[in-house]
Amino acid sequence: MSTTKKRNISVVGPNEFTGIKLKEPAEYAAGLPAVKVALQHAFKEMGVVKSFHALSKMNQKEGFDCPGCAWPDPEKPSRLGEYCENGVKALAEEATHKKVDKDFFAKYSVEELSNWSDYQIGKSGRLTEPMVLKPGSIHYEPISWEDAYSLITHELKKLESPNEAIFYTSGRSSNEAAFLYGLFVRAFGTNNMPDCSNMCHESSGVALSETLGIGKGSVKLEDFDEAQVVIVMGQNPGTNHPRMLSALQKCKENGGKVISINPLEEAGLIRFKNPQQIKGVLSSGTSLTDIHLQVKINQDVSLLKLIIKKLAALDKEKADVFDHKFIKRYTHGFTELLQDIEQYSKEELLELCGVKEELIDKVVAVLADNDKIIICWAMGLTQHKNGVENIKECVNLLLLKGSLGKPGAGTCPVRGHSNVQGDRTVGIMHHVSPVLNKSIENVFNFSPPNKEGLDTVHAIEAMYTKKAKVFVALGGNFLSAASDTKYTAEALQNCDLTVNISTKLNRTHLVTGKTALILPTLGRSEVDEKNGEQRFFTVENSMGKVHRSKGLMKPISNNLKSEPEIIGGIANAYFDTGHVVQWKSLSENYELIREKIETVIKGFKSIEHRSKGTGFYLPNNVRDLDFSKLPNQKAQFSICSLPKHKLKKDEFVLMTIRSHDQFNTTIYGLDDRYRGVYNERRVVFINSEDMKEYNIEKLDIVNLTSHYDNKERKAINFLAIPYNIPKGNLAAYFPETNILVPYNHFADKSHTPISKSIIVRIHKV
Ligand SMILES: Nc1nc2c(c(=O)[nH]1)N[C@H]1C(S)=C(S)[C@@H](COP(=O)(O)OP(=O)(O)OC[C@H]3O[C@@H](n4cnc5c(=O)[nH]c(N)nc54)[C@H](O)[C@@H]3O)O[C@H]1N2
Ligand SMILES: Nc1nc2c(c(=O)[nH]1)N[C@H]1C(S)=C(S)[C@@H](COP(=O)(O)OP(=O)(O)OC[C@H]3O[C@@H](n4cnc5c(=O)[nH]c(N)nc54)[C@H](O)[C@@H]3O)O[C@H]1N2
Ligand SMILES: [Mo]
Repeated sequence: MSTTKKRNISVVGPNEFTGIKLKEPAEYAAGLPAVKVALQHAFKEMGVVKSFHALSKMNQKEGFDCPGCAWPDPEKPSRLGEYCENGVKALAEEATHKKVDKDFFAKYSVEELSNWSDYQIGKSGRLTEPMVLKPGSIHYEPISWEDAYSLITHELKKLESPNEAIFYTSGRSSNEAAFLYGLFVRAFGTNNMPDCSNMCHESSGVALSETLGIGKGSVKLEDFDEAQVVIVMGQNPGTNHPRMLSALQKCKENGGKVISINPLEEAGLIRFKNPQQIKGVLSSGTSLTDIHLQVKINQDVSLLKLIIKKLAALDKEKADVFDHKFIKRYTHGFTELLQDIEQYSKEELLELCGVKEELIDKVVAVLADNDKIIICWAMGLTQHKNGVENIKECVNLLLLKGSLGKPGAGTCPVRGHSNVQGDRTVGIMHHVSPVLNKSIENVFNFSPPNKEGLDTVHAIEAMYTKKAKVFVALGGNFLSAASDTKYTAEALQNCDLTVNISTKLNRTHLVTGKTALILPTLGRSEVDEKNGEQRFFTVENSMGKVHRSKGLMKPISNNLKSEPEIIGGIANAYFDTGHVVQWKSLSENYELIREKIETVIKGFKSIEHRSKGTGFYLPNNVRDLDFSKLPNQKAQFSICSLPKHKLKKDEFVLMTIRSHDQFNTTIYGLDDRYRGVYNERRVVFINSEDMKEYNIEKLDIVNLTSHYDNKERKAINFLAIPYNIPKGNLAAYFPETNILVPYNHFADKSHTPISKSIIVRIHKV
């Protein structure tokens, strides 16, 4: 290979401001503004006719699953449409008529594109043909599918061990694609399968598996109708799971109470005007949150301990606050939990969590009297050093109240990507599952590797230290999603080959290995046809229900392939017919893949169920109150320690959150309507008393630095916004602030980066 010049790539993009406008934070979510904004996005990207056509099929039985979040569809979809503002934005982003083709890449070099913002990069359009970036070159050029597969084969065969390759997965892939990918990676010989879950709900998976025996939630959508109390913790459903607001609305209409626990009073949790109901749009809407506990960042354990302590005191008096029958029959560790609670004083816990005692007492009163309790949570709990313990403390509360395995109660980790849960179910994981390996061996006649693979943070480290040399991504935007942007960039740039199977251009296509490939794939809204027959695939929603999804739009280019076909193409080229699996034919026939999934993965039902399109629930031991796989055959109480943040005088705790106009690293627009910030993403939300103390005025420009392991990391140019956030806490958007998150600081056990509790300093410029 020739000696190659290093490309001059900007790994974080521009830091300039875009022209901020501020308004008051919104007082309700959805309503007419949501409908208006949604349609504006759709019309702009897809045109009017295509927009209405597509929207009439989204989340309907004969249509396609929304490419946004994983919130389930109701059994009877609304005739006014079963989608939300941000689902429409997700669709518009995918179904845009703009194209990124060979002319685009001839015009713009990767060096030039890397100076565009993520917003500009994303808006340039859909990828339409396979492209290669050759060593030393700064322009992508077209390559045939066959040549692309040979190039991958060549690089994979050069490796000294299969463990020198990394195979990442984002959560939008179908069950069929993910299953085939996992099968290929294992046949190739490694378990290096990091996935976006590692940065997302891994803490939930670990905590729930250890306490309840399954890494998924236990509630179904219908449970919200019956719940007496829904606690929403560390989650911003108004923006990230808007259709969940309809479920909360129903709960309220049936007399239930909603408690939110969040350092921010998110607009989506205050009041909701349901755009699927005429009265919802015209009236003042439904008030959602009954009690808001403004906890300090990462002090949920202190708060929950105090709630449990107060409930325990009441239970001593009345003996019917906890469900003692349930505790005795189904749980282990109750006495130890009560003993542990004793050692903390009320004053200490109050001080740590920062919540007013009278509000906590209100919550305690509600919890004392009710036992149909659902706890919902998302990234506000998982992305901390003690992410796993945050969730275990929630499980403690549910176990005390017997709020599991009955209607209207249970655990509800609200998933991110639309099929992130399904990908895991069908085998995307870096862990070794002896059961899965045995099953694959029986069905496919080869032995999968039994060495633990690398998760996201360790994959980055392996690439950085040149222990891994090939990086393949099935979707996602690894560079911008992962922590420590500069370190991750160097890691990717150290690779010999980086391959991205993607729908849209993103920064990971620009920050690459010596050679890079872009393999463009069909979006889930597009028709997927083979020999004149239309194929469908399946996905699993946040509540463990598997259902089908069938695209209906004309593909943006006729040079796209489906994800299973691309994986089959790579596998076929690599094994060159010398393997027991018939990769090509398997990858083209999704029915056949589904048959294999059925035989390998427990709980997948027969074709009969699938073809009817109504879907089926996967097995869930918590729903059946079966804890036989756990120690003592019981659900486990856990003793969790208090999170410790020894802050120096000028240090803050920063949470990196999503604005209303983004899907992870895809930036739909520059507005965060509910928080009152328009046309700007480079902002930091700060308490006004802190501003006074540090002599910072509204809209002053500040820089943020973090100082882990004696290394300064710096993110520059943020506008200070006074906001209702606890003192000592800050909030800013990701991915702009990922540069501050040290790659080697992550949650115990789950290894999820600490994206919600980064210790930083703020510097006025
Ligand atoms: N439109 C849209 N939809 C999405 C996404 C998107 O980017 N855009 N992303 C998808 C994905 S992959 C995911 S994982 C989900 C993410 O969904 P969320 O988890 O709702 O997303 P975040 O913006 O990270 O919000 C975290 C929330 O937790 C709060 N929080 C932060 N730290 C703490 C804490 O220590 N304690 C408590 N109690 N609260 C805290 C924040 O104030 C914020 O309200 O959404 C999915 N859906
Ligand atoms: N600081 C900070 N960092 C975070 C988080 C945070 O809260 N704070 N959240 C974390 C979380 S929860 C997650 S899940 C990760 C997200 O990490 P990723 O899943 O890696 O990132 P996304 O931005 O969702 O990926 C978007 C890209 O996916 C591709 N894509 C979209 N649809 C499809 C499809 O159907 N098929 C294929 N093959 N490709 C497609 C497009 O090319 C698009 O550019 O980020 C994590 N990073
Ligand atoms: Mo996520």
